[in-house]
Amino acid sequence: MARYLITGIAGFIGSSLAHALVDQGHEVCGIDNLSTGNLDNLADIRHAVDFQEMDLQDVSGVQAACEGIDYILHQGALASVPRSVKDPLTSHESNINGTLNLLIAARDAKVRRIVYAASSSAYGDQPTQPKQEDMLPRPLSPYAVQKLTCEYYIQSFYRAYGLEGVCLRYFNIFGPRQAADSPYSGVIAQFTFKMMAGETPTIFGDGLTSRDFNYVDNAVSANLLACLAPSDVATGRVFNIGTGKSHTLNEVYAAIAGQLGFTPKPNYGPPREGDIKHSLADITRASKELGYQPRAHFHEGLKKTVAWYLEEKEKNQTPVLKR
Ligand code: UD2
Repeated sequence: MARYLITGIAGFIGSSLAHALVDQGHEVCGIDNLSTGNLDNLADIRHAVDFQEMDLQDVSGVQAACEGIDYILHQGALASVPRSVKDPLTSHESNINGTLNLLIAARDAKVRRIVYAASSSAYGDQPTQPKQEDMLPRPLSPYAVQKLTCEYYIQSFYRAYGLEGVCLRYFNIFGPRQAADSPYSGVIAQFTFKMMAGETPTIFGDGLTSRDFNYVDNAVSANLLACLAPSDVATGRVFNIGTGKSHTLNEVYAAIAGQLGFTPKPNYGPPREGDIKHSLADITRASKELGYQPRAHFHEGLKKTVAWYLEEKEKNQTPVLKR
């Protein structure tokens, strides 16, 4: 049994990690400033989690939170490409200053390893598909720059101070508990939520934009593997966490509409600023070196996700869905 600190524990991926670790009998601590996270995501495991409401930029608070921790799963961030395009300073403060503060605290507390939620946005308009970790990053949005900068910080803290760090470049994670209540929510959550409300979603661009959509259980397993992988293969390194398959926005729309019996055709709008056209992961490195396998496939994951939103609506317990 180990002691984990999850940053952003009340968020979608953070809370999914917390459920998995509690199920495995680990000690789980978590911090979240609740700016985008929601404690309802932890409702059924709240008794088993040592939670503190805290911002990552709180120097003394984060120092105290790192004491006695074996592994940090660093999910806390102000996510979203369009949010960062609109307000780069606020997302910079949260994503870069917050991470640096956490790294200093983790170094001083002699945490065994930190696993970082990096982003496929780092590849930007790098034209080659699929994306491999050794490609030169070409970030397009402030969010992509921030996520990439933190990868470099993680690597430098390993080289300069010996703090073990692993960067997992997430490729469009989706699943239950993903917030659907803001224009900055992920596309699958937004499309599902809108169709359930009888509204027709808008596809930005021609609908042929594609993403390597990865069900959240796969990201959870990647984090657990990254904690336990031998130091010489994992630390100071970057791993793509995708599926190796991509789907267009038209396909995503049709799949969700099919599950919900929603018949209207999509609206189409101009492409979103800062967007990448295509994103597809080469997962060879993560498979070989971490033993990562994306066992949950897109359609199966989508089925579970849509079912979850429907259940939440049914229960009328809709904090995640409320707008
Ligand atoms: C980026 C990262 C992802 C993760 C995420 C965090 C890439 C390729 N991926 O996801 O790894 O870090 O940021 O926020 O950079 N869209 C519509 N209609 C809508 C909403 C979205 O068409 O109502 C489109 C959007 O323009 C984009 C696609 O759906 O082309 C996916 O958008 P998203 O916001 O779900 O995720 P994305 O790709 O920015």
